Amino acid sequence: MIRLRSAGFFVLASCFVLAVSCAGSNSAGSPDPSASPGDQATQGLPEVPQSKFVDKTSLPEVTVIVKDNVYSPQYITVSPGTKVVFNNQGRNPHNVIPVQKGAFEQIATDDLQPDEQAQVIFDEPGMYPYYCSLHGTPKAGMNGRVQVAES
Ligand SMILES: [Cu+2]
Repeated sequence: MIRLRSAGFFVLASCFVLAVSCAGSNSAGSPDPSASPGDQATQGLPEVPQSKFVDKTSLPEVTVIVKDNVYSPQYITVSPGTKVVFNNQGRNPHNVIPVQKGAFEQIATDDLQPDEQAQVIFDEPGMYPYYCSLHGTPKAGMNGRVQVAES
């Protein structure tokens, strides 16, 4: 009994050490100990706490309403392979531009006129910040983020 318990403790302890040393090597360029793969995608952008992300995981399709001039919900978490539909319910044209060029296929202004919608499928886990180049920048105004959770 005692042997089992101490063995269990040893495993736990070594896991902890492993996790700490891993985090240490990952965060070479960033002092944040909670560094995650998403941090690279959002480098230089304002911090958005996890609590602001609306959980839309386990849904095959999620709609982001595009208004004048916000995306709603602005921050979502989805599962890999989710189709995210951007639906322009505003009176003005908008677009959806990935902050990291090529991170996903952008939606051009021509494809997101009022009452139009366009979709992006997010397959790979990670953080995908985006913005509307007509009404925002990566850091301010009309922008949002899609976070793709690990499967
Ligand atoms: Cu816009």
